[in-house]
Amino acid sequence: YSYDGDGDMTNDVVTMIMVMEGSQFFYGTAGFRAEAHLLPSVVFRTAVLAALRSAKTRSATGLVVTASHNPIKDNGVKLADPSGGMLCMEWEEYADRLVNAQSSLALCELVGEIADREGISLGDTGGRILVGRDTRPSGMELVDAAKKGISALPGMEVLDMGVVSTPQLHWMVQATNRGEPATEDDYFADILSGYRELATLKPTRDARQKVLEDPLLVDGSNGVGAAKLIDLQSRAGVSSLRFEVRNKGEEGDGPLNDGVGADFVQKERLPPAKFSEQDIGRRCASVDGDADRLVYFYLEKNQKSDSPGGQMAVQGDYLGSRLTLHLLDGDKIAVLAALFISQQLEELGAKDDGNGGKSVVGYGTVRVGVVQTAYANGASTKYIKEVLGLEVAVTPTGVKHLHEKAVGFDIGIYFEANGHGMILFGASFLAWLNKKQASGDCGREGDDGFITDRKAEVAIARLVALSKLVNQAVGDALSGILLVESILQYRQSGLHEWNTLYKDLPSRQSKVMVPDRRQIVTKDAETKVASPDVLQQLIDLEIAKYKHGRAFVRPSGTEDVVRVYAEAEQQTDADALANAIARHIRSVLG
Ligand code: G16
Repeated sequence: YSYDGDGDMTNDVVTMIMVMEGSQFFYGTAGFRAEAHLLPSVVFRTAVLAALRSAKTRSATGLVVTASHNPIKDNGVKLADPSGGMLCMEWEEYADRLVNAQSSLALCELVGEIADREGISLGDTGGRILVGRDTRPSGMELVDAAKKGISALPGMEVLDMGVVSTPQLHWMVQATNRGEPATEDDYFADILSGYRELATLKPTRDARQKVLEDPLLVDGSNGVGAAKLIDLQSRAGVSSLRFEVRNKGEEGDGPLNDGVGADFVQKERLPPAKFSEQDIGRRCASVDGDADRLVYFYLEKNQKSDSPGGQMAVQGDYLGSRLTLHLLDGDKIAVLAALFISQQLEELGAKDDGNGGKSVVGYGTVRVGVVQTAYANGASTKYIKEVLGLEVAVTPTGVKHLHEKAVGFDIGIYFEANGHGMILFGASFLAWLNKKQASGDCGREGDDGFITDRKAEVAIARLVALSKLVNQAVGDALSGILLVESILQYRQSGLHEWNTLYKDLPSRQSKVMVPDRRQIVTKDAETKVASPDVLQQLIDLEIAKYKHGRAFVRPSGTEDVVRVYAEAEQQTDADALANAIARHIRSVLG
C-alpha cells in the first residue's frame, strides 16, 4: 500500500485495487489484453506479481504494456521471466487469481498466500523490474499503474525503459540477469555485431548479388517497430542494410495495426496500406504492433486480372484482381533458417546419425529441431522432415510453448506461421562452437602436420555470428530481419527463389465470434476439439470431403474469437472447409 501524509491510502491506489465487477480476465496466450480503459487495475495487480517473481528469484523481471497486434483501443500487459523468456507458466495461475480477486482484502490475502507458498518474506523483499511500453496512447497511464503495483512491495526498484519493442524489453531482462549492460544501445550493438560478422563470411560476390541491392521495404504497422528499424539502420552504417519504412505512425499515417502489420498481411493475404502496384517485384516485409512478429512478401501483377485500372477503393480489391501477394510467413522463415543451419553443419562434416541427429566429430550428436504449431502449413513440415531430414515437434499456440520445446535441442528453430519465432542455441553446443572458434583448431592432422579446414572454420564462425544476431530471449522482428537479410545475402538470392523452396498448400484462416469461446476445449496440441465432442465430429465430416483436407479450431488467447484454420489441395476447397466449420461453430455455440 501507499499512504499519503495523513496515513490514508491514497485515492489512486484505491482505484488500482478495485476490480471491474463481473469482469473475468485470463493471462491467455501472451498476457492480459482488453480495452485499455478496463486495464489500470489489471496492470497494477500484474505488476505486483512481477515484483513477487523478482523477489522469489532474486533476479530482475520485466513488464511490458502492449497489446501487440490488437487494435489501438486495446492494451495489455505481459511479463518477462528472469531468463528473458515469457513468465513461467506455473505462475500464470497466480496472475489470473490476482487480477480477478473481487475485493482489496481478497487481493491482499492472495498476495500473502503466494508469498507463503513461494517462501517470500514480505517484510524483506527486494528486486528490480524493467518496465516498457509500446506506442499506444493509453500506455503511459498504464505504466503509472504498473509502477504503483511494483512499489506496493517494499524495496522494489523500477527501471522505466520507455517506448521499446516487446523483444527489446525481454532482451534487456536477460542481459541484466547475466550482469551485462542492458540499454537499448547495447541491444542494437549486440544484434548488429552478429549481422556484421555474418556479412564478412558471405561466399564470394558474383553478379547475382545485385538481387539484394534494393532497400527492404518495411511496413511498420504504425507501431514501435518503425522508429526502431530506422534506428537500427542508422546504427548499422553498412550499405547492405537499407530500409524504406512505411506506416511509421506519423501524421498522415493510419492507426496502429489497422489494415497494416504482420498479422493483417499474414491473415488477410493483402498488401498493407501504402503498398501498391509501384512495389511489384520489390522485397517487402511487415512487422506487427510491438515488433515481435515478422513476415516477408512480394507483389506480382495478377495475370488473370480483368478488372479495370485506376484508383483502388479498398485494399481488398487487390486480391484476385490486380495484385497477387506472395507470403513468406513464419514457416518459410523457419525453413530458410533450417536450410542455412543444415548447410553449415554439412560444411562442418556432420553426418546423419540415423536418429534425426547430426553427428559432428569432436562434439557428438547435434540435435537440430524445428518446433511448429498446428497452424504450420503441411508443406513446410513435409519439407523440413523429408528434404532437410530434421526433427519436427508440434506444440500448442503461443511462443511460451514453442520456446519450452526448443530448449531441448542443440539448435532449436521455432516459428509460428504468424511470424513469431527465433533460433535457440543450446548452452553446451554454443560453448563448443565458441571454444572451437577461439582455439582455431578446425582441421585434421595430415602427413605434413595440421591441415586447417577453412570450410569448417567459416561454418563455425557463421553459427557463432548467428547466435549473436538472433535475440536469444524471445522472437524479435528486428533481429528476424537481420536473420533473413543475412541468409538471402549468403544465398545470393531474392524472395522468389526462397518462395519456391516448397509450395504451400492452400489454406484459409478465419475468426468466429461466439458468446463464450472458452466452451471450446482442445487436445492434442490444439489439433482436436475435446469438448463439445459434437463439434469435432462435424469438423471430421467436413475434412473428409476434401483432398489433403486438414482443419482445426481453437479459442484465441488474445482476442475474443474462435480461430479456424483449414488447408486443402485447392484454395476454393480450403475456403469452403473454413466456411463450413465456421457455420458449425455458430450452430453449436450460438
Ligand atoms: C501472441 C503470442 C503468439 C500467438 C499470438 C496469437 O502474439 O505471443 O505466440 O501466436 O498471440 O495467439 P492467439 O491465436 O491465441 O490469439 P502477439 O504478437 O499478439 O503477442
